Amino acid sequence: MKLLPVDRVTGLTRERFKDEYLKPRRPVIFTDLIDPWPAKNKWTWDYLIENFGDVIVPVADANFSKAGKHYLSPSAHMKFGDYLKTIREKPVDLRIFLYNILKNIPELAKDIKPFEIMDGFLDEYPFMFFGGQGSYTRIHYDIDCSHVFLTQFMTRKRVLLFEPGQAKYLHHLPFTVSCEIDLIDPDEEKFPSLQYLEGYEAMLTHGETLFIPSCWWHHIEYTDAGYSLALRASDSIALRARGAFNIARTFIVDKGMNKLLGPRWANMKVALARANSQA
Ligand SMILES: O=C(O)CCC(=O)C(=O)O
Ligand SMILES: [Fe+2]
Repeated sequence: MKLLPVDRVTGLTRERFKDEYLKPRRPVIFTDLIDPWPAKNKWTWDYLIENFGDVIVPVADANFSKAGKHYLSPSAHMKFGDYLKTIREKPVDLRIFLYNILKNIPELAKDIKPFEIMDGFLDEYPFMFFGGQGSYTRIHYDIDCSHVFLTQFMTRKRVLLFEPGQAKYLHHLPFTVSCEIDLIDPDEEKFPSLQYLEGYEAMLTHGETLFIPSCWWHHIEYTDAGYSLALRASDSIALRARGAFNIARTFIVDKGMNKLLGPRWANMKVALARANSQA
């Protein structure tokens, strides 16, 4: 596996972003995109715990993406304050995934402002992600095919990124947006195709925003316990159509077959991924 660093830029204009990153589909880290947001200095652990600690949140563990009964569903509910105290205190594999703050804690949405770096932001979907130290989000690409602007708060987060064409080296599981290979343990002996895998690596810190181009694969490690906010943008009808198709395919085919066949469906996808992989 070969990893290049992601560019880190300050003061990027709309025009330069469009020419150098959006159009050619290249990731970039903005150091200052959220400088105008109250959230940048306001959303500390203590602020969230003190003001929204009683909100009940859906929490997921490692079973989130395993085949079977709990596939793609949260494993428990708990108080937001208790959750934040738990992950701040010790390394723990507990995540809050795709948490829509606009819907669940509308007061937080007031602390963020629309980005003007490109058009097409989907304002109704400000998603937050929380995780304990050592937890990670398995490699996937975002099912709706929008571009993602992932802003990190408080601590560090390591992100690996791969363009869509790298799917063959990752053992992409058909009918899904995920892969057989888990990059938390990139074992080249077991998966020789990893020798050819080429991508990018970023270590995000507080207040930085990573641009993940549409349909790019991403693997995310919580180097420290922390949280991020993902804002999404979809700037063309073609992108939206592809996203809608993907969503229908996953929820109808993949969820349906998983219900019907359970582990047998998971095994079939792995067999197809291996057959398609170019090792
Ligand atoms: O930060 C995470 O854990 C996942 C983020 C992600 O996958 C996304 O924003 O699309
Ligand atoms: Fe994602």
